[in-house]
Amino acid sequence: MTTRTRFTVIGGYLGAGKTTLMVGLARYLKERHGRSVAVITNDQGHVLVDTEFASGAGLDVREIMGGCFCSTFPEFVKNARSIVQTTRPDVIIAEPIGTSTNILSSVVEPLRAQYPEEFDVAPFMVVVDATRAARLESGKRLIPAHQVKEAEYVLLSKIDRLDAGEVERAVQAVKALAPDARVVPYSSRTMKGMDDIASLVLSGERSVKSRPSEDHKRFAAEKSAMSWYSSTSRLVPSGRVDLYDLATSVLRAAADSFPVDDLAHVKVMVTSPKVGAKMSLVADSVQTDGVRGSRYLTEEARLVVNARVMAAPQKLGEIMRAAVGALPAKFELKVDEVTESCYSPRPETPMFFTGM
Ligand SMILES: Nc1nc2c(ncn2[C@@H]2O[C@H](COP(=O)(O)OP(=O)(O)OP(=O)(O)O)[C@@H](O)[C@H]2O)c(=O)[nH]1
Ligand SMILES: [Mg+2]
Repeated sequence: MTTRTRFTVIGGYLGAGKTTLMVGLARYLKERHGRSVAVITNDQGHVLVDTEFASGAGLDVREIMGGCFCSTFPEFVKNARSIVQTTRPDVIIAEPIGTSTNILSSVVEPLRAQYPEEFDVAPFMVVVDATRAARLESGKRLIPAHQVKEAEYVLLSKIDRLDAGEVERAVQAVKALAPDARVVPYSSRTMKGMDDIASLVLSGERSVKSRPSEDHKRFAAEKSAMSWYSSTSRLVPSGRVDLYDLATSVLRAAADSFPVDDLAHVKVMVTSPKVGAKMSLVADSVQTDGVRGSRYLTEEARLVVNARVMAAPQKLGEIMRAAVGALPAKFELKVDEVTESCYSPRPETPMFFTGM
């Protein structure tokens, strides 16, 4: 007899906190409940900081590149099956691209309808950055508001940065858009609320919500305004390099070049056998997401940069390329073996479309 694998899709906008939650939740479920988690990442570009971060945390990770789960559904299911066959985790968590739309109708619903023998699909969870929840009401951006409307649970992240009144206002902003969704405030930093999320993932509660797809054309302008830059480079230090200063220098180049509201998410990761550091810029907020080993780099390392910015690809490419290219002038190191991709993705073609 085959046992079904618990399957959780965690959506939400760029920079909301999905990957941090997946990795934190995986650790929490292992330490507190003895359960194992594998993850599926999904993004544009040829190399993903998220994948490296999750595999660096010891998780079995599969990545689906270059298109949303909705347009690569068979590959998505193939990856999930391959995870089941290789590591047999208790839970699989999938993170769709931050600009994904119609995930409930194009991914969660088909998964629960077509593979009921294999996957026990948890309610669709959408992470919302509580520090930015007020913006949901402005109606300026369609995608984040649409994602919230699809949610069965809204996981309100980063509450460590807010007081109780601000958290309550964020909850109300979410409820105004999705009165049927349950809201779970939490922090990946303090772990407040993490037990509620872990209990939900481990519960027998199933995804049941149905919502017709919204016309993809509605979101086309917002998606095509965004560009994805990814690069990898080899760093060869000739002295001692401060990893914080290095990562900050790349993030600052982006912050100085684009309006705050256009900076969806810029990630910088440096890894070597001895050290690892990851930093993120979301709008005007810079955060360090974990350091392994020393703050200083003295040996050869790999630099990965992922930037998602509302800008033309050519401009984003020029600025990020210059930011990496400027490193040898600022630090005692050489940069070589650069690989790069930068583009604005073409519109998605979902396989399952329950039109509206
Ligand atoms: N203070 C605080 N920061 C958080 C929390 N959750 C995530 N972050 C930070 O928010 C930034 C973005 O987090 P990610 O987990 O990479 O966001 P994401 O949703 O996966 O972003 P994309 O992959 O670009 O869609 C990182 O700097 C995280 O450290 C939280 O609960 N509290
Ligand atoms: Mg992520």
